[in-house]
Amino acid sequence: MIEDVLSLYLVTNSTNLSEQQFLEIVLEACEGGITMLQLREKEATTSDFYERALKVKKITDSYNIPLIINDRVDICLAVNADGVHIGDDELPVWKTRELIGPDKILGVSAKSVTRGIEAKFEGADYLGVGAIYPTTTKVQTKLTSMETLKQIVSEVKIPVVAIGGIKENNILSFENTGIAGVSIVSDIMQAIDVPEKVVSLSEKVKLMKRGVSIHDN
Ligand code: TZP
Repeated sequence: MIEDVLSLYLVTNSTNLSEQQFLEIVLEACEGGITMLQLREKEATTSDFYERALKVKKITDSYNIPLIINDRVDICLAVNADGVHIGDDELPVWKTRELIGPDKILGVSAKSVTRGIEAKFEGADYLGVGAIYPTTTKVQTKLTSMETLKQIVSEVKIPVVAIGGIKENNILSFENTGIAGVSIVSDIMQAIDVPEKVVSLSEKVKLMKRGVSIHDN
C-alpha cells in the first residue's frame, strides 16, 4: 500500500559525492530501513542519470524498496522504476499518468489544497508538501506552513508526505497532522553513520504516526 511506503522516504542528493560514496549511502540507507527512495539528479546528463538509475535500482530491488525517479518520465520508463515524482514545471499530471500507465506510482509536489485536488483528479497517488522547514539542500522552493499542510491532508484524499528541513529532532512536530510520512534529503545523505541515522529516524516516524507527544518521550 502506498501509505506504508511513504513512511521514511529518502530523496537523494549526489552533490560532492563520488559515485562509489553515493551508492554506499544508498545501500546503507536501504539496509537501515528507508521505505522508498527517490533518485533526484538535477544536474546529471541523461546518460549519467540513466546509468545511475540502473545502479540504484539494483540496490533498491534487492531490498524490495520502491524506486521513484524525480521529474524524468523517460528515465523512469527506461529503467522500469516503480514511479516518478513531478514538480510544478513538468508535464501536466494527467499526461504523466498517461505516459507511465496505471500501475506506476505518481507523486506530485503541492503547496496548496487547490493544486492537491487537481493533482489527485489527474492521477496522482501521493502528494509531497513543503518545504515545511528551511532547507540547506539546493532547491527552488518557498516555505509551506503547517496549517496549509494540515489543510491539504484533510481535504485531499490521497496520502501526503512532508518535505523540507526535516530532521530527527523535528519529526515529532508532525504528530496530529495526518501525514503518511516524511521525505528527507540531508539528514540522511550527510549522516556520519547512515544506517544508525535511518534506524533512529524510523523510530521517530513510528512515534509520530502513532501520535505520541514529544512530552511522552
Ligand atoms: N523539495 C522541497 S524542499 C526539498 C525538496 C526537494 C529539499 C529538502 O531537503 P532537506 O535536506 O531534507 O531539507
